[in-house]
Amino acid sequence: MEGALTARDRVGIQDFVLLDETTETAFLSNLNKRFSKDLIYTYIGTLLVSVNPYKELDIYNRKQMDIYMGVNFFELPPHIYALADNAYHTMLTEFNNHFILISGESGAGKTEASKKILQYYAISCPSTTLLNTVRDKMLKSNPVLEAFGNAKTLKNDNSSRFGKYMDIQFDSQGDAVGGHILNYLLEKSRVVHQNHGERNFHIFYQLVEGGEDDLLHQLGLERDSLHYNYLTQGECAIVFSINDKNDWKTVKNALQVIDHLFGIVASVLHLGNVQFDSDSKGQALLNNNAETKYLNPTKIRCKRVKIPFTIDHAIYARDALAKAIYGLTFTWLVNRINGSMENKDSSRKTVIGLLDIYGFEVFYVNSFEQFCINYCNEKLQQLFIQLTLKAEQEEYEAENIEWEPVQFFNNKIICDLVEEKHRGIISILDEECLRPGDATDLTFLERLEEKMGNHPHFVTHKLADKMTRKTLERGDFRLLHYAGEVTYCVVGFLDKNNDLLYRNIKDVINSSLTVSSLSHMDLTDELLGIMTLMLCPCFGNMMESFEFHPFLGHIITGQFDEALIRHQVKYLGLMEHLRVRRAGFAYRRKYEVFLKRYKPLCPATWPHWRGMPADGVEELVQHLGYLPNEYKMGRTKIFIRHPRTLYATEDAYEKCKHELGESTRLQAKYK
Ligand code: AOV
Ligand code: MG
Repeated sequence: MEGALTARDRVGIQDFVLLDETTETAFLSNLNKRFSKDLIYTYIGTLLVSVNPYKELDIYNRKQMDIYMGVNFFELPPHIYALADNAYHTMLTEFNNHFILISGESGAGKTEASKKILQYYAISCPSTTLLNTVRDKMLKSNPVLEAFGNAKTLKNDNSSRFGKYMDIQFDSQGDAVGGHILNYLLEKSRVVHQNHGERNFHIFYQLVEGGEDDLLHQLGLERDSLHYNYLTQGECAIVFSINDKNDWKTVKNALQVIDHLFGIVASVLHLGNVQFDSDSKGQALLNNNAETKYLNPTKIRCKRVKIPFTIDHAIYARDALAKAIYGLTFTWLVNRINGSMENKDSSRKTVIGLLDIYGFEVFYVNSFEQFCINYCNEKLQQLFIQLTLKAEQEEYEAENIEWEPVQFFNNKIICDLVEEKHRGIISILDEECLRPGDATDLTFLERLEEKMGNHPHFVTHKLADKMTRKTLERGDFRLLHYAGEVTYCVVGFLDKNNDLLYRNIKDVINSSLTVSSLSHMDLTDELLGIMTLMLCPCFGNMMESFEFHPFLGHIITGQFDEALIRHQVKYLGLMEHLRVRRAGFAYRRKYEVFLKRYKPLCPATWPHWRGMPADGVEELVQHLGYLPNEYKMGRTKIFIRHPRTLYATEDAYEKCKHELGESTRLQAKYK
């Protein structure tokens, strides 16, 4: 209508592929327009992009779930439920495995998204009452894992401090019948140390603030987080936005029983309060026996052994013990949860896998933990590139489809810098850890500088001034990650790596985050449809603290900071994704598969096609009236540009199947 605002003007476009221009400015403007109307989701073809709203939106409820159930992907406004539903229904019709990959920096909303997907499956998929227990457990495992594995950081009040890959297993009816969680690299150092403005894992505060009087008494705990050294280093034990008391109830309810688990949690707090004095020879002496009396909750009989330690050594040993106890407890918990969700029936299952890791993060001081987390994100980005930009373009080539290559930044060079055998940073670190004698964090840094000095993504303090004009301290090195540059302080690298060495970080990350490790997954075309990219519109937590800061004025949380979003759009390669998608084809099917399904739609191919499958498909699509621009015939597959074409064909098929069914029944009746 002339003069009236079109939907496009008002709420932007729900699929970037349909944008008039493919410039970054047009992209950002569309995103902003939608965000200002609380439309946080937008597609790029079958990828889902989301911007964290930082406020509750009324779009996650049973009614919305019902709306998205079984509907074609592009028929409704973009939603995380559409993504979940699409994976589910494709899995059911094609009987294959799927995998939902969620990427984005810390605070972008990955964990929330993965919870929404899980809720969708738990609530809206059909089920028999018997199987409800598995769903219940799946849902209940979340608050427990978050209590033990999440913590407040400067970026996110509920930041995941471990990586999580969850399998949901479905039977051929589409019932969720089992689940399995793979966790990796919990940030154990947080148990004994937190940076300013950060907290220890939630469970400690929940127990101390919310635990029943009797329980606290029995565990010898004070109802006061400030009493515990391990809870107060970040000087923010109590924060306005976290309700530890309420969260305790949820966790307690989900865990049911297991008081001795809380005994172990308490013992970590007691350990942290153990202090040492030094005797005349400079050796450490335990000085407050009150705490040690609570240190044996598991009632293991042990012998006292005297080992002469300096105070520093004694503190080091105390902290190492606390970390180890907590780490083992976490692993034990995950195993328990897995045990409770295990499906013992051996009939064939299909699986939807859900990956939620800790997001890329940069702090004022970055240590070994950030190095591991950011490396993990490099691997995720690499997986993303392999599955989308690279695989997609290589397939066009392999299928002889005319294709103008789209250039993109491949971060493999950074992955190699970190992980290459004998030459990468991790190898050098491992070697330094194993070298007898005088290895220190600084000798490790020297080795790095010797070997990496010229690498385009590595900056030593010697070169830093010239290259980036930002100085580096003697103990620092800088990596130019795909998502930005990060300066790491080497202090503690050797120690922390020693702690991991027996399960090498590279192996841990590799085993969870590579294409080959997902080989049990069927990496078919449909996988491309279930990836989601989260964007963080502002500095999350930091914004919130600004809000209350008298000198910095009022900054609204959740506002759209264009520069920040632009940066994320760049490094996630969204413009490249858009170009590939726009020039490319949304769907492809092997000729045999396409023909087998749709042959009833054309008299020439029904009931049997005797020629080559490709010719049959050509016959079929001609009959269906596909426009020449709408499809391309490859070597082994047909490529279809717009999903709506396939949906029309699918609808025709459903109708025809129904009619065929009728006529078969009629035939049977009158035989
Ligand atoms: P992350 O998982 O990506 O960060 P979260 O999923 O924990 O980030 O999200 C951070 C916070 O943003 C949440 O606690 C919510 O307050 C808010 N949020 C996220 N998604 C939504 C949404 N869809 N609607 C409303 N609020 C939301 V990290 O785990 O730090 O990488 O390591
Ligand atoms: Mg998270």
